[in-house]
Amino acid sequence: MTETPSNSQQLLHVIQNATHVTLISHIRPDGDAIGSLVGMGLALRAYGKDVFLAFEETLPQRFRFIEEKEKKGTYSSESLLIALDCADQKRMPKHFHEKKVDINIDHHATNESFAAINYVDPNASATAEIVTELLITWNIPIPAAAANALLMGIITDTIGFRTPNTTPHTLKTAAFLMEKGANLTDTYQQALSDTSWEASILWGLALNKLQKDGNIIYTVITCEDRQKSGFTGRDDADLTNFLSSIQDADVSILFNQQDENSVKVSWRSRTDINVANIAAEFGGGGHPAAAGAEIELPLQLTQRKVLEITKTCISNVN
Ligand SMILES: [Mn+2]
Repeated sequence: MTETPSNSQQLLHVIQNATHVTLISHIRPDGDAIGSLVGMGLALRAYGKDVFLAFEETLPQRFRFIEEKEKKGTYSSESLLIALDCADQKRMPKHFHEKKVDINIDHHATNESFAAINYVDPNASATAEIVTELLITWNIPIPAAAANALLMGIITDTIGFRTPNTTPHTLKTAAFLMEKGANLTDTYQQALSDTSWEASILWGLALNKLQKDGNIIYTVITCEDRQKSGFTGRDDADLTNFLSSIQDADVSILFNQQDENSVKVSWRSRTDINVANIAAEFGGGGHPAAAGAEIELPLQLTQRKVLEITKTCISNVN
């Protein structure tokens, strides 16, 4: 269930009354989660709030340039708790699963409205786009470093302004952030196009196993591939986005083995097949064109089940 954002002033009021604010997002944070957290965090700090950025794990390599680790802040249990880019409270770090969330700002259509105040806009390209809009509405100044982080969120979630949810409003927001000092060229390059030697070797190993099954294209990253390539991240080194650019498929799937009994699965759709519905069958979620789930099964069994259900969902659409 989603709620249409309505009362942005109510949110401001709650934030104004708080001394300490904790910003949190989902585990295995992507560019939008990190950009929204850092962007809103820096802006609220400049506004006089004591802010804790609840990064719980090592960030994916490509986003480390934006990390404000030394400025993470300190956690207070009295803190106002704001969730950003998080569709489901169960996707937060464990410590926060049972906590009362005060504010939930997100753009996932599958958002479960788990907070006291929910501000969910599924039409926004990124949570960073919503955060920017709110800061403007609230008259809270956006420092250059905050603008840069927010622009990174928009750039990564729209894969460089090329997903269908990129609107004129998205571009105006990006232009505004540039005016505030965000560096489009550097941020684009660092967050989207730069890649490491290890990631390139990992791509090679995974692409060597590329399969085509009807209108589905899929491949696998195994723990062994990660070890062989020397790639230290648990993420997919952005391979999913490359798979989605292959013309000869409606749906692409990446199976990213995490350990013997756990696989992270990412779906991308090039047509009106809604992969968020498929991911939901496995307890995951996301957007119609990009979704994911973490499946607690061995790799081969995961592959078999996922391909079976994906095919069924595709044939129901066609
Ligand atoms: Mn997002």
